[in-house]
Amino acid sequence: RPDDDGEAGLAVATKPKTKRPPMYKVLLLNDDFTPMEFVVMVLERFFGLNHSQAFELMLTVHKKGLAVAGVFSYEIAETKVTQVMQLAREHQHPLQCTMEKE
Ligand code: TYC
Repeated sequence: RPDDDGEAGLAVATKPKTKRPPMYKVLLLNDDFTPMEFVVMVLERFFGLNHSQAFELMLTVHKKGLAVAGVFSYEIAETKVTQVMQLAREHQHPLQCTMEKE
């Protein structure tokens, strides 16, 4: 019973619920075979990073094992993952890209 004044006769206000859509992190995973330049190109092409940002993020993945390439709505995140996985497959690189709810 929202806004019920209950036994004590006191009205209790409810918060106006403005639900933001859930956001998804797109993760890039390290491997031993995908060329560094390919990963940099992927980050420039699909994640809108400039060359130095892309190089820096690629190195973070290389050193730490994974990194967040971007945060998007479900549909956009899913599209990014599909694009990366398809290009990697076409070039026969084992690069892995996944998404995870924030
Ligand atoms: N570790 C790869 C190499 O040494 C480079 C690499 C970086 C691969 C990031 C995947 O997501 C990746 N060639």
